[in-house]
Amino acid sequence: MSNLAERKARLIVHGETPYNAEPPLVRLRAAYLTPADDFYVRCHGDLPAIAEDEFRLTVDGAVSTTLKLSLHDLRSNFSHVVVTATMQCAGNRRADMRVVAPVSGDPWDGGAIGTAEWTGVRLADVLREAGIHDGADKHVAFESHDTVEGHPYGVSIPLAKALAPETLLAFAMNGEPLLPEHGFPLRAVVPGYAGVRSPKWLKRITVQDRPSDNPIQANDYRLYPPDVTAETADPAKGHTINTMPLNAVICEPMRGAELTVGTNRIRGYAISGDRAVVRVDVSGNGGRSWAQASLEHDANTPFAWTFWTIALDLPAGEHELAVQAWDEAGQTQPSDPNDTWNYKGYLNTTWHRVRVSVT
Ligand SMILES: Nc1nc2c(c(=O)[nH]1)N[C@H]1C(S)=C(S)[C@@H](COP(=O)(O)O)O[C@H]1N2
Ligand SMILES: [Mo]
Repeated sequence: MSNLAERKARLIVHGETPYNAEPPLVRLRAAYLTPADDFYVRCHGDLPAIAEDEFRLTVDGAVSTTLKLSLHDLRSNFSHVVVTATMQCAGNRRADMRVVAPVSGDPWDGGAIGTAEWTGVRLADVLREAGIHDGADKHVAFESHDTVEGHPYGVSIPLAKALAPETLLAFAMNGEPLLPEHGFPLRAVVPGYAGVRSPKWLKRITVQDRPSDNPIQANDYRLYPPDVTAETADPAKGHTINTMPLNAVICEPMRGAELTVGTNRIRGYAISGDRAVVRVDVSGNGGRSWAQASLEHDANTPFAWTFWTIALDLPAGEHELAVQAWDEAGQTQPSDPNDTWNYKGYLNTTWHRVRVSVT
């Protein structure tokens, strides 16, 4: 197995502390299941080192029995499930929002996303073992071992999503124990939601009446209109980003590629948090005309990305490739980053555009 330094060398590193990195897009498109070595890493604080035999998960709050579970307890007392799911940062494609105005945060290209086969136990099974108290508007709060600006990392999800069959406490990724940077020994995987709601290095799960008051949940990862600035942002008025929107990215060729006149293969991914991607259109002329790509779809993976391919005939010259996906509700993506710009640079879903020159 590789070590962290070797894995870092494979990625485009946006920051060392906290460690943030993404793979080049061509490598991301090479395999439907992203190898752990090529999987983007998003950290808010330190990288905690946790010894497997000292690990305990506490489950408490509005439950009948407080649980303290070792990794062995989790593995042996609950059924194992495998879910293929895409993890995606709410800041994926943020870099392209900078054409409008500066945004805060790391300048992610389209690689803050990856798909894995996650193995673990259902969060629902663990919560039922603890016995959830009745009550409608409940939330499941998570606390982790890493520290972010003096607080432990913490977020929450609505109880309904916590009880959904796809929501896991995962101990393995693509059949191997989690790597340290992906949350060893245990993380949540909340398919369809922004990556921020899938805490790594889990420590505590609390059932409660309100969302987590941790700053990450209470202040960060909110979507604001374009006129809101860092100075005027009021988290109470921001929309909490949970379910991820429809998006699509051209992975191949990459920006600035030099292509040859004739048929060229264009490939990429499309994704939607809770709807099926039904169509992907690709343009060779900046969106004036479109052709339909073929989808490589696996019907058994509703929470994972769709890979697409198209062969385009490109004449000599400078061209702007563009992509837009369509979902089962007939929704598609905005064309212009001005339409969705926000100072945090979240949820950039505008047409992904790639300039190439053809000779
Ligand atoms: N404990 C903890 N969990 C975390 C984070 C973190 O910084 N600390 N980052 C979150 C964010 S914003 C994302 S996008 C995903 C990234 O998961 P990955 O690094 O395994 O790709 O982890 C989430 N879980
Ligand atoms: Mo993220």
